[in-house]
Amino acid sequence: MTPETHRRLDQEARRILAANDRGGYTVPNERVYPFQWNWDSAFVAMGFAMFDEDRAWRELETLFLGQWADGMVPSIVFHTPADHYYPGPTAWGTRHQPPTTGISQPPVAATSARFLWERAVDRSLVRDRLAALFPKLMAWHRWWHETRDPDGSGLVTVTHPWESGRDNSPDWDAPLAAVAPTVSVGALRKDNKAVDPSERPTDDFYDRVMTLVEEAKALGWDGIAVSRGLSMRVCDLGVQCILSRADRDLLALAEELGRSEDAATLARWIARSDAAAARLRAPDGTYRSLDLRTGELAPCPTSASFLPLYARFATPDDVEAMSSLARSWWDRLPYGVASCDPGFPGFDPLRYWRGPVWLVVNRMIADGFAAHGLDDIAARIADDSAAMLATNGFREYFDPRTAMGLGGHGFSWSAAMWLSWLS
Ligand code: 9YW
Repeated sequence: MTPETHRRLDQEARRILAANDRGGYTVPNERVYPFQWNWDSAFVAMGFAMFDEDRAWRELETLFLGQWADGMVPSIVFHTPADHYYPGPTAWGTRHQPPTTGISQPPVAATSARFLWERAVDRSLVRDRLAALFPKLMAWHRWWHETRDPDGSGLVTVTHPWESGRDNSPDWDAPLAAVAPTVSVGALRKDNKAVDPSERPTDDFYDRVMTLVEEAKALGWDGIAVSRGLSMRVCDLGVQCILSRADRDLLALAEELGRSEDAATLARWIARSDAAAARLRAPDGTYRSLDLRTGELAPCPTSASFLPLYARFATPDDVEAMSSLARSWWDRLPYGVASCDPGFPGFDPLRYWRGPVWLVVNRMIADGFAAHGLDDIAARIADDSAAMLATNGFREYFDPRTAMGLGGHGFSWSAAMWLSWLS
């Protein structure tokens, strides 16, 4: 990459974060997603940390304004009204202030807080902020480990595809097929009017996911009742790995802050999920999501199948298997890492989480390979990611065959990935 391109990407990434900044939080993209999204903000904070530490901490602090009394941190905080997104606060019916959804998202925030802490120019200036955030992070992790794992199995439950952040992944095909739609919401959708519908989930998908929202509403959004009672209960491999990694990062922060009791609790949670991980390994050696209602593993590997490396619970055999899998995908597709196995019959290089490449997932996968000494794979993922941005801009996601940009434009987390990882 020429120094000129590098400068151009730096400027553009900062311009995008500034344009999407709503003062204390950042919208992923104004046109499609006009509120604060949970894991987007955790990644965006890493981007801000490269040039404005104060703003980076505020991103996380503002996210936790949406935290529920039971510790749950919602997938979306609707800080200010906007009528061009569906489903908005009324459809969720959570009655929380500020208005929020009733489900969570992959818990990246503790990893982000550690990133901010370790890169702080002067840690003494941000220690109080970390100390104030810590109990909130701990409460969220407790919610995952207790409310979303009420039997203490070591595998946490996701009750809605949106909670995984990988909305229409093949991981959800069978669990969602078992949900009988009771609503028809196609006419209410806004997303498929803002971007090409062929790049968005189908109406049938929306009917089923909104049926789950109705089920949770009928349970009064009670944490344990939802956890045990919804017609979808899956251990999502992405959430399981991201939580396990975030537990480790939170443990490091607990030690920094001298919170030994919390550190011991985190160590227990980590040991328990590490012990349960083998239940997610398919006979072919790849990791998959697990349908907790039927005991079935997901039909194919996805980009989440590499995240045990990022979580740090992968065994040496797993490392071997994952590097072979990554190389085999490059034999079929020039740009990594596709969100779904290219050999899977339902692979679709244009449709959201059924094929396209997402940069935030690439960052986590590259981190995992690098941590296990596979620097060549980590470097190739970074090179592919930078090439996609340089040739097609800060799009929401990318076609793994051509690097063509897809979904929304001027995406905050793609900008943050450039600033904090690729630049
Ligand atoms: C939705 C904001 C979100 C991401 C999700 C992604 C998509 C659609 O956009 O969700 O309506 O929430 O799948 O991971 O957080 O960028």
